[in-house]
Amino acid sequence: MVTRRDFLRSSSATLLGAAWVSKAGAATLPEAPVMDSAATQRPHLPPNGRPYNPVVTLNGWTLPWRMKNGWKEFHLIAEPVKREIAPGMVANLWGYNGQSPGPTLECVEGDKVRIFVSNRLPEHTTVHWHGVLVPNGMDGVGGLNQPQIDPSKTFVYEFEMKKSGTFMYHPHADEMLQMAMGMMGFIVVHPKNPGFMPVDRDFVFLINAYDIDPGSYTPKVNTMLDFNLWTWNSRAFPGIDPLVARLGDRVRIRMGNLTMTNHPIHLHGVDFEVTCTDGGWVPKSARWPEVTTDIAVGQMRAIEFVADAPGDWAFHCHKAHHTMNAMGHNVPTMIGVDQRKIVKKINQLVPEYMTMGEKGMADMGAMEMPIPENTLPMMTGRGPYGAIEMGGMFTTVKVRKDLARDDYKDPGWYRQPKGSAAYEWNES
Ligand SMILES: [Cu+2]
Repeated sequence: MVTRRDFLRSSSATLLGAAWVSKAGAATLPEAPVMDSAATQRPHLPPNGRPYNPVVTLNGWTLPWRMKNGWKEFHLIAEPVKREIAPGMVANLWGYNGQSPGPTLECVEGDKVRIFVSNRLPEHTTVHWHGVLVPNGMDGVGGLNQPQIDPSKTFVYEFEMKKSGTFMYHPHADEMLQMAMGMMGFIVVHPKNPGFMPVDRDFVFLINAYDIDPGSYTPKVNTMLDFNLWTWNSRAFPGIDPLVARLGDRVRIRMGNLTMTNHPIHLHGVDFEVTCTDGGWVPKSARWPEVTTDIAVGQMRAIEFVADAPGDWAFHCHKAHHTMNAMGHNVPTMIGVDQRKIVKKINQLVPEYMTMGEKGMADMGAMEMPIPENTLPMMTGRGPYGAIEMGGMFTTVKVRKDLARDDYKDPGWYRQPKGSAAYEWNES
């Protein structure tokens, strides 16, 4: 939930940097709400300004703003945060306003926005507004478009949202480290005309990745490709909330990739179309049906579909290593290897040692293996039929009839109609 616990501290800290605050904003900084939970928050209905249908940020939230003389004012605080990646694991990350990713910024095409960025990190930072068309001096590349924002300073970004769409924000300062630490967030600019491409449910999340050794808390920031925690909005399965939809709803899911590799995102149970990229909306005549869309590094893709099939539908990255958590990547292949003799020998030294992987690795999804503290099992999660054997970038889209329009609560497991599930064949 949003708290004010840090507000006084933040305003005194940020006023130290007031030399850089423009005259319009210098008198009072907008409040900087803080989130202390990793749970999906309810959509933030706009209390003022132009009307729109708000998005739902998966395991995240939307940053409240204040209106001042026709400007929509937001206050982002760049700071170290603790983020629960999934129950049983917390990471020391950097983020904004209490969480990583930072809060989603929502506004409307034509809005004039003023974004205060206060730096509480131990090093300088900036914010780049990926995909938003801004004046050159507002583009946020440290050293190129502006001086760096030093620790304890506040900078102000001011621009008009010229087009609707889906964009991202992230530092353009010590970028490899700051993004490896979790500094990123989403920007949704709603169309001025609320009748333009309306949907019933509109979800957003960032695709990100970390390299956190089993038993440790802080990402290794120099990793180039070999990440071991594949996350959506800095959450790994089974920590990612389900995306809940009402039967018949038109659903949009906006996904931005800020990892170092591509992710073919696959949804079961429906056909979808890509309807928006970071560059803008895709006209109907240019779309084609898909069940998987590859999202390259630095890209955003919004998909849309009609939730016309009730059930619990898997929704995941199709790279099988990206639906695993840490622990599994350096395990030797043991399929077909008779481990009995070696296990006997090891058991004399380590009595609780278990053999693993002789017939495959599925045992690991079902067993409670002893693992280091603050570490997620490689594959985990339980469903109505037993172990789901997934991790990382996996969750479900849960489609139900008779949900209220604004009900996003997990409805539990789907009850399949009798006789509609795969069954064991018995010869008799
Ligand atoms: Cu992936």
